[in-house]
Amino acid sequence: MDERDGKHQDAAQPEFRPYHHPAAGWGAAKSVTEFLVRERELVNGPRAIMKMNHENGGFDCPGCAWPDDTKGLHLDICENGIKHVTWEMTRKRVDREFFAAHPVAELAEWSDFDLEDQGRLTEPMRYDPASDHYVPISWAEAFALVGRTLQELDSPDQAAFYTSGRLGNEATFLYQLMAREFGTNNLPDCSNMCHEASGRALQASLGTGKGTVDLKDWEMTDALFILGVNAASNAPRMLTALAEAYRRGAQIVHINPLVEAASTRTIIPHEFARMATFRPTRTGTLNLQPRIGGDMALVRGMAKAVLEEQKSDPKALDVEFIERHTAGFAEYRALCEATSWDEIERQSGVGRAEILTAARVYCEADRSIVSWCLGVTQHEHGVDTVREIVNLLLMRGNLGREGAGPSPVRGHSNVQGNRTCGIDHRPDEAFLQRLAGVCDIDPPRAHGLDTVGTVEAMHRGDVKVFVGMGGNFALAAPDTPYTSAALRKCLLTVHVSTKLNRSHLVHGRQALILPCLGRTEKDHQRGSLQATSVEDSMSMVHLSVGMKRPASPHLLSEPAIIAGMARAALPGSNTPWEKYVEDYDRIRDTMAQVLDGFEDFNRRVRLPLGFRLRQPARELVFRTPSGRAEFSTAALPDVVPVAGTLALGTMRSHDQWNTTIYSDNDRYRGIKNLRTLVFMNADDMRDRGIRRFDDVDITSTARDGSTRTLRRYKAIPYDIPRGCAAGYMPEMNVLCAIGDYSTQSDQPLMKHLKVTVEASQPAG
Ligand SMILES: Nc1nc2c(c(=O)[nH]1)N[C@H]1C(S)=C(S)[C@@H](COP(=O)(O)OP(=O)(O)OC[C@H]3O[C@@H](n4cnc5c(=O)[nH]c(N)nc54)[C@H](O)[C@@H]3O)O[C@H]1N2
Ligand SMILES: Nc1nc2c(c(=O)[nH]1)N[C@H]1C(S)=C(S)[C@@H](COP(=O)(O)OP(=O)(O)OC[C@H]3O[C@@H](n4cnc5c(=O)[nH]c(N)nc54)[C@H](O)[C@@H]3O)O[C@H]1N2
Ligand SMILES: [Mo]
Repeated sequence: MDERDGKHQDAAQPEFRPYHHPAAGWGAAKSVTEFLVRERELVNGPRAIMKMNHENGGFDCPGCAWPDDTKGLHLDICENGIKHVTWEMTRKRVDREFFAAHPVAELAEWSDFDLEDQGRLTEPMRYDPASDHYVPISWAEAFALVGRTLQELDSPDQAAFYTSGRLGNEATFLYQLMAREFGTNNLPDCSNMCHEASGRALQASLGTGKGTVDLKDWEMTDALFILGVNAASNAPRMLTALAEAYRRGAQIVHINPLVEAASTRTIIPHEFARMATFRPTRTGTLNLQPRIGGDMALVRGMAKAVLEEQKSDPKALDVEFIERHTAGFAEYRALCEATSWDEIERQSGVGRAEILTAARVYCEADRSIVSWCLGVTQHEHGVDTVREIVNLLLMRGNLGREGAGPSPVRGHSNVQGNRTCGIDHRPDEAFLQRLAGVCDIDPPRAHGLDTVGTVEAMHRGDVKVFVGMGGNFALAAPDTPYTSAALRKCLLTVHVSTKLNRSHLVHGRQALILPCLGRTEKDHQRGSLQATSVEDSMSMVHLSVGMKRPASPHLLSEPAIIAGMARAALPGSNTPWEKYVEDYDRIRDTMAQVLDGFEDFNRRVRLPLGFRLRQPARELVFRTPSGRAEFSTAALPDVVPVAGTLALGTMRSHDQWNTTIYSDNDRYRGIKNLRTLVFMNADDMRDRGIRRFDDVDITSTARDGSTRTLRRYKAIPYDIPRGCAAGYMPEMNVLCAIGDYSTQSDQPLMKHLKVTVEASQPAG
């Protein structure tokens, strides 16, 4: 068991060779095969993949939140989805012998790759301080420990219940019910680091926290504007939509400091004939490279150009739409006119001519969709930027009709469903009232803690019990040493997980690892196979059914684990926890009464493609104070780096899933065997006397003036605007101070660290 993956450990020679092949295609096929071999899943992997994202039955791909093909495409798959599923289905196991052989102090020295690479967790384990080992514990004793510790707290607010966006809707509902019945809204989730800004902006502008378009709209639109998404790696099935859009003549504008693989051409993942004949399709028609944080100025520039265009072409603005459905246009118009082109060019880092070209594409399109991901949200002014995007859409009435609207790309496969089903540290009163009435509980009204708030509260000693439903909090959260110290101060840390990870080793005084079924696995309760539901990026709710024998007979489902903890923590509870777990239809019956849009849930979720949640803004119903879509009028922020400093964005490589690293390669960016790198503009390197592959130290300066340094990273010259740099999460979370979060969304500023880079001192 002690073997480490030699290939990974071998410190193979790092390589950087710009990649010129289309996205997906044979490179993807080769990479998948290598991965299946390593996980020893050559037989089961492909079999499972055939059952993924199927219209009837099958499980939902846990890889991302991109919607399933509406035409029931039989191989709606991608390289990274396959890797992600295979990762869960590996034959390797972490059993009690493993934990007996390795004390925690030893495991703490292992790489994150090696920890997860040991395979699936098989039974509940408790940390034993005397021996510094995790030792087996029965489920009953584990639940009793959680229950006892929670009951002994002075206040329910001394506990926090984290959700990573994997959790199915039914488990989500039970989880928030447990927390609120216990008495706290401390429900931090991965959205707090991801799309919190999108939710708040869309809520303020349109009265809904979600995008309004679906895949059919993508199929009908004339122009797509894609901001801050690395689609080929992180939402690869979007490549299909992009290629189809290109073939029917739609314009596709990519806005990203990096020219990512999806902005050029692709071989659609399921089109094997094209793979054989090597005929890529283009997936982009125009690339704009703003500086990091420059999107808001760029979008403002496009809006200004639309107004200028209107002088010669009155149809450039949809005056009727603006008058009937929106508020605040006059102010916004005045603001655009008052914003000079100089300022727009300087703040966006893009020249006027290029912005005008993008604006022309926008004006010539009858229907436009704007799509975005973390490149837009993980900034101080993420909310303002998303609102600016909505402003631009409203000007031409790109809302509430086919082929048009805002389309955020969500991250985790059910992160959107988590919010819909109650994971929200700032729940609204109407929801709480229904929850109280239907479930006969008295939920707390005070807002709870989000991710950053939870870390700070643990650090102060105000939160003493941390429960993580999935995820890898220790690495995903900012300021790694600070977050680790915070977790270590807890009385009890509980992680419901499928694989061993860093968060299990950065534990509280007492600690539990509770292993659960994965989404690919059969979940039998009282002899009958259960299904759980998920919601994708475009608000489709549908069922997911596992098809594989569980990794171990001792695993419990997430609903069962939540119910076990709840019964132990809430001895007087009237909630029928046991009955819920026996048959998830019963959970859905309760959800149907509490959640907006879930009427008749059990029947509708069994329709062939599930059902789409109603989107009031799509029907031009705006739950805003004015009852209209509201233009915003925020000033442009100053995002130009101070001389000598760079703006650094952290991001994912191609071969990683958040904190899970599959390999040290980043194929589309031409990187092999290297993660400790920083992508820089060649001129910025020259200014600093840094050459390709030189060792550099990266130092970030936080708002409070404190500094953090990563040493001996390799500098890579890259096609990125001057003043900008990029590198990989989660390693670079060391640079992100806990106090550096957006005042608009409370999101950590993971895409906008202020850093200096200099050559490392020679070793020795
Ligand atoms: N295979 C795989 N799939 C995933 C994930 C994964 O880790 N692996 N993670 C999932 C999750 S949870 C999420 S949230 C999504 C994340 O999906 P992405 O948002 O694509 O994630 P990142 O890798 O952080 O990439 C952000 C992109 O934003 C760009 N960017 C950085 N700064 C700026 C900026 O200021 N402006 C603009 N316009 N662009 C900028 C970067 O160049 C990069 O292309 O993917 C989901 N899908
Ligand atoms: N610097 C920086 N930091 C970031 C980001 C960034 O762009 N830059 N992105 C942020 C974003 S967008 C996100 S979403 C977060 C991600 O944060 P998290 O969601 O907390 O992290 P993951 O890496 O997705 O979690 C991986 C772990 O989930 C567990 N797991 C996998 N499948 C299951 C399952 O089915 N059930 C359960 N219970 N557990 C399971 C496994 O044990 C695995 O080790 O990271 C954030 N952190
Ligand atoms: Mo995310």
